[in-house]
Amino acid sequence: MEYKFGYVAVLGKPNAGKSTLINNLVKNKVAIVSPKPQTTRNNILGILTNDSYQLVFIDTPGIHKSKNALDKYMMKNVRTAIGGADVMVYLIDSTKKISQDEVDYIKNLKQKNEESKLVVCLSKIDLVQKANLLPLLSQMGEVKEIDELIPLSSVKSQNTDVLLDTILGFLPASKQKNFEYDEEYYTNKSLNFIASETIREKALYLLQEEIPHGISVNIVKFEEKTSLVLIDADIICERDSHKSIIIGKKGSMLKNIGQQARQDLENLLNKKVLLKLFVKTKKNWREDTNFLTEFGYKSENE
Ligand SMILES: Nc1nc2c(ncn2[C@@H]2O[C@H](COP(=O)(O)OP(=O)(O)OP(=O)(O)O)[C@@H](O)[C@H]2O)c(=O)[nH]1
Ligand SMILES: [Mg+2]
Repeated sequence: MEYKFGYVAVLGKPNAGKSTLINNLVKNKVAIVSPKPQTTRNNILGILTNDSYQLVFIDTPGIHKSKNALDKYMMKNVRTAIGGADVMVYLIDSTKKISQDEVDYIKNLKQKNEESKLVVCLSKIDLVQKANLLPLLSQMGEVKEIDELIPLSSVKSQNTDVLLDTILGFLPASKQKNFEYDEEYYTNKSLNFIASETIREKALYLLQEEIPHGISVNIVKFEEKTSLVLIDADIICERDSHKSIIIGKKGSMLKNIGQQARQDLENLLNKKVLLKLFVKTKKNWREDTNFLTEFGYKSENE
């Protein structure tokens, strides 16, 4: 028997479909997904194990220009993921145009990690006509730094098996079982983290524009009883005006966020969940490095 193990960094602009792809590949929801850009903030591992291989996918924040300390933390996560990758998978949203800046960024990836292979995926092909895909394929086909180019759809599971085979083809085989993670784990994140992200996901769906981007969710109580889980969480926002919007008329928005999050958490935990949400203001917390460190936006290698 031969075994394969590898780290796969999944990279790309905000909203390219990185988290959706990883959730599909590891057959579990490890990362929240939303139609708004900059959903993912932390590097999240999605682990796929079977008899002969273990692939560790690193979900990363979407690549964008930093405007505050939170953005800088997010972009540092991207660099860490690139540095540790055996294979880099760079996603391009095929419903959008590819800018020269993005092409240059992709060309440079190999210089950031010379050992790594580079796969570029054109994502969301279920949304585009074949005729519109062809120009993108030929544009990227000319980039010699790319080892493999794969059009795929995570939602329709089109070509996701091709991506897996391609990644495995790049990894060396070993006679020893070289897996680094326990085989029953599909993520490195705690239930606490998943609970806070689930609440943030509902806020991303239900709140408009900039407001959910300025939200951080802090779990203050997580108590598992025999048939019930008690969760208290603070939703921290940047301004008092945001606070009243998050609470909504007679508390309706907060109730909605809470109900949707509770449903997901009950499915995940297979228990009744009693979820209590509180909204607090912490002015400009995205600029506050002490706050960021205290509330989990801290690089693992620091
Ligand atoms: N139709 C379709 N939609 C997709 C596909 N993959 C992702 N999406 C949608 O695209 C949006 C963004 O997906 P995410 O997985 O959150 O994107 P991301 O790259 O992780 O975004 P950030 O975390 O912000 O960097 C969501 O609304 C997804 O449902 C796909 O294959 N087909
Ligand atoms: Mg994401």
